Order: sequence, then C-alpha cells, then structure tokens
Amino acid sequence: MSDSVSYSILDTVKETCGLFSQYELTKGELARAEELADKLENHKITVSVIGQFKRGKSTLVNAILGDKILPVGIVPVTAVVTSVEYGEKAAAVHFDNGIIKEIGFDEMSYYINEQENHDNRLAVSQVCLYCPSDFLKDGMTFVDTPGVGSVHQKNSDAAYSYVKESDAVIFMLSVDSPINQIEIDFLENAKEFASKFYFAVNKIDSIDQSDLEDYLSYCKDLLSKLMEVKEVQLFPVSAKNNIGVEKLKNTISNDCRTTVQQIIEESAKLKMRDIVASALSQIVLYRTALGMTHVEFDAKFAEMESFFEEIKAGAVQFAESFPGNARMLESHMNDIKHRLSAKVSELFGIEYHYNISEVDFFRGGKVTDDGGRDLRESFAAAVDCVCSELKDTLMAIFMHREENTYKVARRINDLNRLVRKLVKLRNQLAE
Ligand SMILES: Nc1nc2c(ncn2[C@@H]2O[C@H](COP(=O)(O)OP(=O)(O)O)[C@@H](O)[C@H]2O)c(=O)[nH]1
Ligand SMILES: [Mg+2]
Repeated sequence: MSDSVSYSILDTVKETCGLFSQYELTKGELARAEELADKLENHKITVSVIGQFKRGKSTLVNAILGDKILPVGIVPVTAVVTSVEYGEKAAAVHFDNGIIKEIGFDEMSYYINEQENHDNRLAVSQVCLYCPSDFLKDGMTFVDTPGVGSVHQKNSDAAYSYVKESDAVIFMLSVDSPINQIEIDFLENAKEFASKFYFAVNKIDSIDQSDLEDYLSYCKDLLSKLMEVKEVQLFPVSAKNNIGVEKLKNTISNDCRTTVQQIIEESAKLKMRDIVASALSQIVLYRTALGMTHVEFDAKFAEMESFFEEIKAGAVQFAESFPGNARMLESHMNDIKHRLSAKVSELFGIEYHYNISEVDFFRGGKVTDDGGRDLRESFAAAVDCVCSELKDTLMAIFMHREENTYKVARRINDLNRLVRKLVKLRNQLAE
C-alpha cells in the first residue's frame, strides 16, 4: 500500500482525536482513537486466536510459540484474555481496577485457569506474557482468548470484546463438531473489526483422510459464504501433534513482514467506523437529554435516586450473605458499577466511566476472617461513595439547566456541528 494512503488514514485518526479531545463526552472514543494512531505509527499488529471453547486455541498458541506456556484441558480452561509479546520470559496480571502485578510463570494458572479463577472472579482484565519466540520478534502481540459460547458468560464477553482490538485473527474450528450458530455469530462480529482472517481446522489427527476432505469442503463452502469471498484458505492442523502448524505460522509471519501496514490500516478503518458510530450515538443521546424539559429531567433524576437506594439496599444484603469474602464483594462492586452505568445511559443518554481504583476497599487492609464486620462496613461505605459521586457528576453535567436557555441552545448548536462532522467522517470511512 502506498505511503499516501497510510498518511490519510493516520491523518483521519489524528484529526478525529483532535475533535474528540474538545469534548468530555467522547473521552472513551478519544482513548480508543489514540491507541489506533499509536498502532499505525508504530506498526503494531495484534493477532488473536478466537473461536469456541475447547477447539484447541491455547494448544495452538503453545504449538506456534514452541513452548507450553498456556494451560490447556478437556474442560473450558482459559478464563481470561492472555497476550504474548516478544521478550525474556515474564508474566504480569492486569486487574480491572488498573493494578498490574508481576507474577512468576508458576503462578499463572491461578489467574488464567477457569477452574482456579472461576468466571474471572478475580476481575483480571488481561494476563500479559513475554516469550522469546521468533514468531513474535517483529513486534506482534499474539493473543489467546477464552472461548465464546462458554458456559461462563463473562469469559465469552471477554472474547467478544477483545476481537475489537485485533487486526488479524486465527479463527479456530475443529473437526469434532460442525460449525454452529455461536461460531457464525462470532465470526460475523469479528468481521466488523479485523481485516485479516486465517481459518484453522484443528484436531485432524482424530479423523480419517476421506472424512477430513468432506469436512474441509463443507467448511470452505460455508465460510466463503459467510465471508462473502469466492474462496477461503483453510489451514488443517493438529495443534496437539504439531501437524500443519508450521505452514500456518509461516503464512502469518510472512504476511506480517510484507503487508503489516496494509493489515493495520484496513483494520484501523474498520475500528474507526465503530469509534465514530459510538461517538455519534452518544452525542445524539446527550443532545436529546440537553433538550429535555425540566419536568422530564426531574422525573429521571428522581428515578436515578430511587435506583441508588435499591443498589445500596442490595449491597448491604449481599455483604451479609458473604461476610468476610473480600473477593466476592469486589466482584459485586464491579457489578454495581456496570448496573449504574447502564442506568445512566438508559436515563440520560450518556456514558459514565468509572475510575475503579478510586474505591479500593479490598486493598484497604480491612480484610477480616472474623465475620467480616469491618469489611462489610467499608463495603457499604464504598457503595455509598460510588453512588454519591455519580450523583454529583450528574448534577455537574446537567448544571447548565440552571443557566439561561441561550447557553443551552448554543451548546446544542455546537453539538449539531460536531454531529455533522462525524456523519461526514462516517460516510468517508464507509467508502
Ligand atoms: N485430538 C486432538 N486434541 C486436541 C488438539 N488440540 C487440542 N486438543 C485437545 O482439545 C482440548 C481443548 O484444548 P484447549 O487448547 O484447551 O482448547 P481451547 O479452549 O480452545 O483453548 C484439550 O483436551 C486438548 O488436548 C488436536 O490437535 N488434536
Ligand atoms: Mg484456551
């Protein structure tokens, strides 16, 4: 791809960053767009292995890296997204609250393994590993994801959301089951974000040659329809016995060397579409909220207040059912934050981002085994604090209601201009 094209998508991303940075409302989109600019400027590519659980994703990552670094198993094993980058062997756990902890390889399973970190109760956002494999040498981030359609909803959500960060994906199928609706849905979603697909068909060691051919031609038909292309290339592999892995690995390495910029640019374009769409829907909702009458606004605010009371009462009850269990409380705190965000967006049409580390009762040294009275109290206080903080924020955001209507009208006008610019950008990106 020519340099002029590479400048244009980077320019678009940077311009959009400039636009977003003028509005508090588009803070989340700004962060995403800035990350895209960084990827484009530094040729950073993310390749993820995705697919349903138990297809052999983790086994394949191990085979490609030539190192058994990830846990695998006959039951769903991977509970969290695990990224691997080039470097001396090392591991770090990133938690939802922003804390990062370096760990030894022997401790890794405690965080990654579904049996130990059940449904990601430890609120791990990602485990980052470093491994001196040649495959990673050119600066690739290689990612293992929990399976979709796993019985554990959170793991499935993590897999879904991680696809948004991927530029290329290895979509993993296996001969022991036909492609199902969950996989089809997941693929449809992945198509919106990743620009390059490798289809691996795993476990070929467990099937006769003639059956394998039938299976491959069935996959080819179905996948080419789904991907809307004439033909897809399949990579039949046995991750466990290291058959066919070399070919897949070489194809990816080769693509990364020769067309990395093209892959990243195309995926940046796809991601920008999503970022712009998300900014637009938020701004439009907010603009609507600005135009609300006092009566409407007061009614919504009252509804929010009664939701706070509901949350607080629920929290007290929850803490009584799990006395002294700091981890359960921490995970409940995350639920509360999600529910509050959802309510705010339902009522006021704005997205509220929590800085989770603000409320750190778990690490506040109050963990007790003696019935957990201290812990219960600090939990209740933390929930109170989260609610009142949100209330203050809402008041601040809608303070202009006390201002004169001229100012509100000007603000709405300003937002209208922003909407027009974003709509233009959206149309450009759709070309
Ligand atoms: N027969 C066979 N089994 C495999 C192969 N690859 C993985 N498995 C098995 O499939 C199960 C799930 O593997 P895992 O890598 O944990 O799957 P994931 O959930 O997709 O990460 C494990 O029992 C593996 O040993 C393969 O190539 N052939
Ligand atoms: Mg796995």
